[in-house]
Amino acid sequence: MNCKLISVPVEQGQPVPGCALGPEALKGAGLADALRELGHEVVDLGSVPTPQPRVVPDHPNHLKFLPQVSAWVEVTAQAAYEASADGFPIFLGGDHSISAGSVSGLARRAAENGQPLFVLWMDAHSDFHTLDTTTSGNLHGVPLAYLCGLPGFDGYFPPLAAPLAQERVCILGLRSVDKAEREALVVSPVRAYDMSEIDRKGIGPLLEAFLDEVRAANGLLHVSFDVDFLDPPLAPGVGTPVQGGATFREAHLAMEMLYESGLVTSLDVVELNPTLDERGRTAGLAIELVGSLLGKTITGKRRAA
Ligand code: DIR
Ligand code: MN
Ligand code: MN
Ligand code: MN
Repeated sequence: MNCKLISVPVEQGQPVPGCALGPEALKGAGLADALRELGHEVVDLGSVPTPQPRVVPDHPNHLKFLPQVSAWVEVTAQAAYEASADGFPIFLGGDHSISAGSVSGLARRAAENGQPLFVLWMDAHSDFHTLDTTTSGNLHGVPLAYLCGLPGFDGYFPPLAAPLAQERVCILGLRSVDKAEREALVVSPVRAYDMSEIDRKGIGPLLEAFLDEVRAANGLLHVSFDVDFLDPPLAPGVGTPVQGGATFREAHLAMEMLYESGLVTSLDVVELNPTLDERGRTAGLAIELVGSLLGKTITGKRRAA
């Protein structure tokens, strides 16, 4: 695989300083070498340059850094569109607002090629607020709603070339969903699996069913990995930890299954905040998990899917 590292050092989409340092922390802890050891080529495309704030109308809701985040979404979408011409783009955040850009650029590319894009959103949070429903005003809480074409983004976020088909989106790992998000998800065909569902059914069967659908549709699969998907004692280096997250083995199993599926074509790694990390353990675990997603196994043998 030709892995392309694209850094998007944005932290204005969330309230805690430090997650703009996420890309440097992942690179400094050896992400590229870990991928090379697995036999991949790795090119570091550097950081998306900080854009000028976008000129947007005033919004009646209190939204934090809307002109800045909206500009990042626009430039990240363009970078993602260009990078997705070939290879395996890996977007290093930055907060999860960057995925409003990465995924919209990938969706534009997929639509032009006539391929259905599926998205696996691994996250404690659903990020399914619109600009009208967010009560925190933190724009890392809105990217999935934007990508799915929910109303109210027109004029504030860049126009979407191709909204995601909501039945092609699966959220995994939920344990923090606000009231307005819950109301929107209940009437949406987005598959939203919380930790209780993972406890009852197992992460393997839930993911397998989704992968079967991607395969049946001959689709592309983007994985948007919010590090707070993981249980906080394992992964303390995040700005909005929520207890009761995925275990070490659940996370690895998901990544191993994603690799074995052969369906994943791009990845986001977001919300790592190295200033909150404990001696680099969250960055280290994130790198291990990306390794599992890209072919690392314990015995070196590959299981039949
Ligand atoms: C909360 C927290 N739902 C909000 N969101 C996220 O502020 O809208 N935290 N995404 O990571
Ligand atoms: Mn998120
Ligand atoms: Mn989250
Ligand atoms: Mn199967």
